[in-house]
Amino acid sequence: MLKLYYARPSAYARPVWLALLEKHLPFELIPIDLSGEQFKPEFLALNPFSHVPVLVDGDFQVIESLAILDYLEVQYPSPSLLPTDALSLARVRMVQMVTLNELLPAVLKLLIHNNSPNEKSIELEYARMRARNTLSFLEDLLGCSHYFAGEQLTLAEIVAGTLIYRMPDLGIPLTNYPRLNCWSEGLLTRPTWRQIELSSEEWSSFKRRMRVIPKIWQRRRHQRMNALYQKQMLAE
Ligand SMILES: N[C@@H](CCC(=O)N[C@@H](CS)C(=O)NCC(=O)O)C(=O)O
Repeated sequence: MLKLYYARPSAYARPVWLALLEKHLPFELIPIDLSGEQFKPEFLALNPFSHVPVLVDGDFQVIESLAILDYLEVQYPSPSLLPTDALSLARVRMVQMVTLNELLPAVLKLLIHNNSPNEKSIELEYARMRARNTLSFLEDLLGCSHYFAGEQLTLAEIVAGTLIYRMPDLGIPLTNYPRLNCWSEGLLTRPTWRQIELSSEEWSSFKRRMRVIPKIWQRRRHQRMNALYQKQMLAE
C-alpha cells in the first residue's frame, strides 16, 4: 500500500494528501512530528533533506511534493488531475509554481508576524504586496473559468486551493479577488477538502509554532551539514 509521510498542517504535504484522496487511492498516513522526528536517521534515510512529504510506493521512494504529484498522476492516471493540451498544462504548472514560489514565502512571513497585524515593517509590507501580486495574477489567470484548466479539477486546484483560503486569516481578504474567492469557496465544499481540514485549534497551534519552528529547523540543518563536513574532513 502507498505510504505518505506527512505533517497535517504542512503546505507541501497537504496537496499530496488531497491528490491521494481525489484519486481514491488506498494509502497509509504516517505522521512525522516536525519538532525533530525529521532529523532521526530512519527519516533521513527516506529524505536526506529532512522534509515532508515523502511517498513510498512499494520499494520506490519519492520526495518533493511536485515530483510526488507528477508520479501519482502518471502511475495512477484515473481520475486524471492534469490536462494534456499545451495551454492548459502550462496554466496548471504556472499556478503550481507561483503558489509555491511566490505565495507560500509570503504566507510564511505573514504567519510569523501573525500576532501583529498592524505591524508596518518593510519586510511585512513586502510579504503583503507579494501575496496580493500573486492573487491578482491568479485572479486574471482564472478568468471566468470554473477551474484553472477549464472544466477539469487539476493539480492547480490541489496546490493553490490548499493555501488561498487561508489568506483572510492572514490579513489579506479575498473580497478583492471575487473570482478566486468563489473558486476557493467551491473547493472547500468538496468532501476531500473537508476530510483534510484542520480544526481551528490545530490551525492556531500551527500559527504559534511557525513563529519559532523554522529557526529550529534551520539550526538543526546547519548542525547536520557541519557534522557531515567534519566527517568528510576526517575521511580525507
Ligand atoms: N520542496 C519541498 C519542501 C518541503 C518542506 O519544506 N516541508 C517542510 C514542512 S512544510 C518540512 O518538512 N520542514 C522540516 C524541516 O525543514 O526540517 C517539497 O515541495 O516537498
